Amino acid sequence: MKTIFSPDQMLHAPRFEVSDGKLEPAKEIPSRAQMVVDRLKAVSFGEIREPDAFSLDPILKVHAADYIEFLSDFWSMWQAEGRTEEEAFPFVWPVRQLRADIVPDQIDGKLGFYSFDAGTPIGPYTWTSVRKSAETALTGAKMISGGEKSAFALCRPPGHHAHHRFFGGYCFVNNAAVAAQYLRDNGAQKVSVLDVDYHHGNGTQALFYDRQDVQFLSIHADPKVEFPYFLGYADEIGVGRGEGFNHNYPLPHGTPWDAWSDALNTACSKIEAYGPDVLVVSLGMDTYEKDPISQFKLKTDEFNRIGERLAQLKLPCLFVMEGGYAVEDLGINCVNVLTGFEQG
Ligand code: Q9C
Ligand code: ZN
Repeated sequence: MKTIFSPDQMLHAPRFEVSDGKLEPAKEIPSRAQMVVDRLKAVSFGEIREPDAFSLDPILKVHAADYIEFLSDFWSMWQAEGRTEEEAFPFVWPVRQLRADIVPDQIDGKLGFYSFDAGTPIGPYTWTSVRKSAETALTGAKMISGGEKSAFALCRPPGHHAHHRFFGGYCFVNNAAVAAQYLRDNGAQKVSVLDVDYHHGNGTQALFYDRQDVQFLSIHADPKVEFPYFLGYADEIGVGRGEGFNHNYPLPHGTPWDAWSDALNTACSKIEAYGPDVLVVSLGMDTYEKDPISQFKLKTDEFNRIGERLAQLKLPCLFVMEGGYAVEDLGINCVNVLTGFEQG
């Protein structure tokens, strides 16, 4: 299996994040990607190649044009307003009765309009990394469309929390959704997106919620007690033509492999029943027992079992990296999934 990655994806380097009611050291840091690259090389997993260049068109099939313009122009606007802080935090949002139909002119108003949390600062190189990360996913999708049986898009920043017109949860462009849409536009009639990150893939769900051509399935911590809190419940089954094509498997804090793999088996049987042409896996390693921000209990060797189970689906498969914050073991856990898939 080939890996796609650009070192430019490490330019986005947040220092802090707001989480759990306070300012903390950032968790979604460049060394995450480096640890995965190092492990791929250490075990000679396969070729690591740079992404191809793409126009913005495939990103604009998933995200609003004004949102992408906001992301790409943000840092020059920030500087033009005379701001000297090295990263920008949103802090006010158009919730419930407030006006969500007006984009403010002022930069802090725009930041709040185009986001849903304060855990996702924007810095001078964020857009550079975000665009490369999306192109990494697109290159993987292009390789699968061209006949490759599998590919690993080493995306960073991650994507699955990003919606059509707002960012959050360390995510700006929804890499998996952009890849799924590209696959639809290049020969695949039906695509399944399986999200195994510890957190619900709220952005991906929302982007395909009314569609039957993209099935979405997510195994994650119960949003009653975990980020992103406001989406990811079991009763969210899709709407309109998309009804029945969205499947959420919320699990309690402390979930170990046995219960987690039961959910994986259930999700896999739904994928088999749907019969997609291709599978996109939103691959988060934050289900790991030692993850610093998560509370599932998966062990290192159990990541191989995930890959083996996915291989049984016998589908072309694009892996798109999402979360995972136990940086020391991230490379091992990630490559274990890919190795399990190749050996399964
Ligand atoms: N104590 C991804 O894994 N912070 N994003 C939650 C909860 C935000 C995770 C803090 C977590 C975002 C891609
Ligand atoms: Zn996550």
